[in-house]
Order: sequence, then structure tokens, then C-alpha cells
Amino acid sequence: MTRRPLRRILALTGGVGGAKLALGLAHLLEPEQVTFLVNTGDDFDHLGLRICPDIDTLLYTLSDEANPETGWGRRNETWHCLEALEQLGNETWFRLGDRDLATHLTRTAALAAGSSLTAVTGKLAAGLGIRHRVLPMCDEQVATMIGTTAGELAFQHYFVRERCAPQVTGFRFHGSEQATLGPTLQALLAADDLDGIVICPSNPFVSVDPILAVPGMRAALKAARAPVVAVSPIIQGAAIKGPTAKMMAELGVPGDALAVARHYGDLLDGFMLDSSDAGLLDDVRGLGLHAIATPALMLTLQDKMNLAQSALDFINGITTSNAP
Ligand code: FO1
Repeated sequence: MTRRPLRRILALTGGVGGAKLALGLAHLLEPEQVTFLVNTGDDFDHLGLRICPDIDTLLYTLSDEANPETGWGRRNETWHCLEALEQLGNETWFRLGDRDLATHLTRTAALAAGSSLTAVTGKLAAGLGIRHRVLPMCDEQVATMIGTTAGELAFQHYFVRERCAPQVTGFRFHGSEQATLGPTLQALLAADDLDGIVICPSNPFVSVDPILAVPGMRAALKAARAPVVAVSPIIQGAAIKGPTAKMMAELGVPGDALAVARHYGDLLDGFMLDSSDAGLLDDVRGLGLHAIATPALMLTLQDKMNLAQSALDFINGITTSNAP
């Protein structure tokens, strides 16, 4: 079966796991062939700076500047400013490295000067030598709030300060009602050369759902001609990184990849399982989805590129099978 090259891909991502597949896609696709749509629900104001962790994790990952141990922040970091902040009595639970601070200072200054988050993200990407397009999910501020048995917490308070310990009861995306689909994204979704939409293996609750909560986003993704495929962030019932499996357990949701496919519901055309979860293929297909099992654990760059290639081939296969 001859497969024509995919013209344009939109990849939804948030967090460290999503950024890994994004890197694989960036190595396979030219800048004009893929746009990364990034979660901004984790964003918050801290020490007078506007912090956008998922944007920065993706920017640092795409530019090979990311700290390889943590996945967030920059490699070869130093912490002199943080030490001085502590000496002066500031909160230091959210660790800001000296080089990372340049990103936060640049963004905060540009936003204060009237720049949109989209524009300043483009400036940061250019500064880091990234040629692929990195698009915030919206330019308005949306704050993911975590409902817990001990009350509601702002995302970074839950994720970093409390180390994901509180028991989760639900999520709220404060400000999402006022969010809008940016013109760049609207044009991309309406274009007839959009050949595929990939939901990267990010936490569905706090990295993907905030993106889908932007008014009109879900409908626009569904209306797009392009197949929507998601890569499971859960392998053998465990999250590759982060609190996804813990959240599922606390929400009373089965902690397996099938539950993630169900979570996305009718948005999906296809779902990608890790090879070790091939036993779930029939169940996922039973949801009316195309499904494949492929190595989804990304440890090396080659793993990331292989998974990205599998996603592109999967999209091509769905398109071919849907062709009249
Ligand atoms: N995560 C942590 O667990 N501890 C930190 O001190 C921390 C600092 C930090 C600074 C900048 C940044 O862009 C991300 C940072 N993160 C930290 C990660 C961040 O909380 C998460 O990556 C996302 O919000 C969820 O994916």
C-alpha cells in the first residue's frame, strides 16, 4: 500500500512524557509539517514571574536544552539565584535555575509589554533555535485547579509543593470559559492539508483535558478531516512518569490504557497501546477505535522517533482505510 507523505500534523502535548514524543515527531517532520499545541493550565505567577512549565519543557526538549534527569528546567543549570532567594526569605519549593530564569524574565517582560503568549513563545523558540511551531493552547490565562480531599489546590501547589500526595477528587480549569481558539490554530484546523492529529502520551486529566476545555477545541478537532490518534501514557497499568495512574486510582477509574481510550471518548479515531498491552487491543477496538500495539516506552531518541513513525504510519493507515 503506497503511503503518501503526511502534509501537516497537529500534536497536542503537555508535560515531560508528551515532550518526548514531540521530539520524535520534530526529528521526522519538517517545521512546516508539524505544529505543537501545548497545555498552559500548569502556568502560574511566582515571585512576580509568569511561569509556563509545559511550554518550557517542550522548548527545552526540542532544543536539547532540557535537564536530562528531570525532564524540566535546563541542563547544566546553576542555582545561585535560588540560594540568594532563600537567604532573603522567599519560597523556594519551586526550583528556578539561573539559566531557566532567563526564560521567565524574557516572557514576563514581553507579556508586560503587551505581547501575546503565542508571540512570546515564538520569540523564545527562535532564541533557542527551534524552527518547529510551538503554539500555546490559548493566549488567555487558564489555571488547572486540583480538587482534593483536603480542598482545592493550584496545580503547582499540588504537583510540586505537595508532591502529588493529596487525594484527587476532580479538576477545574479556571478561566477556560474566557479562552479562545487563536487564529493560527483555527486556520490550521480548517485547512484541508491537515492530515493527522496526535495526542501525545501526556496526563489526560491535567495535560490534555485543559487543552480540550478551550471552548470550541473539541468540536474543531472532531470536525477536522484528519484522524485523531492518542498514544497511551499508561503502560501495564503504570504511568511512565507523573501522577496519571495515581489520579486514576483516586478517581475510581481502572488504571489501564483502555480507561485512557475511554476517557477521550468520541474524540478519537485511533489509540496506540504499548506492546505489553496488546491484550487490550480487542477491548479498544470494541470502543469503535482503530488500535495498534507498539513500543511506547521512550528511553532513547531512537525510541521517540520510532514511536513517532508508528503514529504517522497509524494515521496513514486510518486515512487509507477510511478512503472511499
Ligand atoms: N517540578 C518539580 O517537581 N519540582 C520543581 O521544583 C519544578 C520546577 C520547575 C521549574 C520550571 C519549570 O518549567 C518546571 C518545573 N517543574 C518542577 C516541573 C513542572 O512543575 C511540571 O513539569 C509541569 O507543571 C507538569 O508537567
